[in-house]
Amino acid sequence: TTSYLTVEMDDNTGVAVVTMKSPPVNSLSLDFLTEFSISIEKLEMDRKCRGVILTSGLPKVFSAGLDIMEMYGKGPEHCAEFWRAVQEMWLKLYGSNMITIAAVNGSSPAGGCLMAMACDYRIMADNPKYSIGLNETLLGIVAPFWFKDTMMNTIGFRATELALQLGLLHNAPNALRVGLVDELVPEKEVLSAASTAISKWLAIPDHARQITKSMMRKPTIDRLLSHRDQDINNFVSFITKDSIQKSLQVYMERLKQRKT
Ligand code: CO8
Repeated sequence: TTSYLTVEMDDNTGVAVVTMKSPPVNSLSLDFLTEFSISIEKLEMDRKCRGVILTSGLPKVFSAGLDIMEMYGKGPEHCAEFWRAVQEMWLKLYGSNMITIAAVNGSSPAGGCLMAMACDYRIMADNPKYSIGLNETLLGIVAPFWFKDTMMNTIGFRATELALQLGLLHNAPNALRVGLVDELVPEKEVLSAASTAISKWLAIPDHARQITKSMMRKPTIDRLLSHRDQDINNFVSFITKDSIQKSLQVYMERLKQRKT
């Protein structure tokens, strides 16, 4: 079986580096998401693991977000299974007891931005060519309520209202300005800066930090947990509409034409 990521655990620090490696752009396919959630679950169970640094092993892209091919031309059963896997990834990451740091070493649209926002702290490469944001409306689709909640919890109501309606992809400097990322560092230093940042978090007693994190995030997590099946049904009926399928097709064609 192919592997979409690597996990390197440092037993001295208790920090695992999870490196996403699904060429060409780390899009979140069903198989990718399944492996991702299992990997996070395993680290969660590992008493030696206190923190995770999430990064990309590919040049220029952290993650291109959900794999559009999983949502295009697929039947309702497949769409439902895929959406449950997307939910699971977010529940695992947003609800993790571990310290989670996103080392955003490339562009991170849509689901990629969701992944980064689900972490405790974000460090991005200071390359203005890289962008991050929830651009769903540009695809003619609507970010689900828990994407919106996650962004509101990160950058506040007004910035989210603007970003979501306009489908804003912020370049790295703007992402720092709106608080979508916490730090910009030179591209080559993203991982080392993540190690430096996590040491500050490791100095806090786990128990106090975990309870505090849960206090902040549990209401948002519970909102999805209590509407999980309804959220899947919404996704399936929305994404299988002819008009939405048409929008996705147009978007994919534009993406491919952009090539020079
Ligand atoms: N899914 C599938 N394939 C993709 C995706 C994707 N998300 N992104 C890129 N690809 C493909 C491209 O089509 C291209 O394929 P090919 O080689 O066959 O032409 C290949 O990957 C490489 O892409 P690029 O040439 O564009 O690579 P670049 O390095 O130039 O750019 C980017 C990388 C910036 C990541 C760029 O590819 C991009 O902007 N991609 C689109 C990202 C995007 O818009 N993702 C949104 C996905 S939707 C989502 O995540 C949340 C949906 C919530 C659903 C709610 C519904 C109710």
